[in-house]
Amino acid sequence: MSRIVTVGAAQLGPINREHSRAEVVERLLVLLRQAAQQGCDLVVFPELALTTFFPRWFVQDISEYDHYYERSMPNAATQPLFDEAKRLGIGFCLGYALLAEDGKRWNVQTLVDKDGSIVATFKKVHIPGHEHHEPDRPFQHAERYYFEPSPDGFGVWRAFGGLFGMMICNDRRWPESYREMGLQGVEMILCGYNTPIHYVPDPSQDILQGFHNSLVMQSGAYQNGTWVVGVAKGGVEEGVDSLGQSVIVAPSGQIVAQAFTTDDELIVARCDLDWCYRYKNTLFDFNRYRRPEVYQRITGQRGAVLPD
Ligand code: CDT
Repeated sequence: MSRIVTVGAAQLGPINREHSRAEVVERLLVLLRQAAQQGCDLVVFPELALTTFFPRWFVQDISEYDHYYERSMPNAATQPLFDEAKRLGIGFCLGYALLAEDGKRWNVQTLVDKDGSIVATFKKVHIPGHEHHEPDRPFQHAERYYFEPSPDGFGVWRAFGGLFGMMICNDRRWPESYREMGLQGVEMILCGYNTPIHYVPDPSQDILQGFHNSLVMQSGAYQNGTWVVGVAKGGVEEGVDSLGQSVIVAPSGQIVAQAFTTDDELIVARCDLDWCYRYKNTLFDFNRYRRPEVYQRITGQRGAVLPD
């Protein structure tokens, strides 16, 4: 038995502030066409794939940065991507900033089916960084100023003949993200990211960025018996070096494809969704082996409570 989804992880190199949406969409189209040539059913683009990673700068008046947010999806700038994907019969997942009609600001990923219809739009749950300007930093990571944390949590949707979930960047570091989707039977998780190499609060972690990136996605895949597709916007963007190393991880926890540049680069894997059941039906047979009755702290408290 096999259910193959051929997936492309379309890593992007830097997008600078002067790059227009039209220029970026042209780059996405190049990767989309490569993916179609390589037989992909689905191509995954990174977090904030239409703009530079603008939370590295702080503006007192947030509306000055409204131009970094989309008001709707698709829109005039991204319609060529939707049209070409539908013509090629290929689905895609796109990360971008959304300014909703009610004024709320979200960091989102939209999953689009092969016929051009929207499967779902996922909002980032774990918003890292800081809320206020921190002038002593070499660059800001003010995501908590620019985005609200999703109240919706992690959904799983039927698409591409399987069960698909999404998460965005920092979400991949939290085991709860994978487990929430694992408990809905997820078979493939799609995750875009922008990860600066320099972690200002603790630079001893800088050299470990690549290790931590694969560590969390490999363990999340294995412990939930799911494929995980992690896609970077990497390279030196506006002077800030960001991790590449986009990966496609099997339910065994093994990396089956990895980007070797920090630029626009497509990696592809033929993913058998039925391989998930080697793990879901054995070692990680949740129904048989999980003990939710003794996991109450996981949803009952936020921070650690130390013993007396
Ligand atoms: N985009 C994003 O979530 N980046 C964070 C950076 C670390 S927190 C400053 C990440 O988890 O990769």
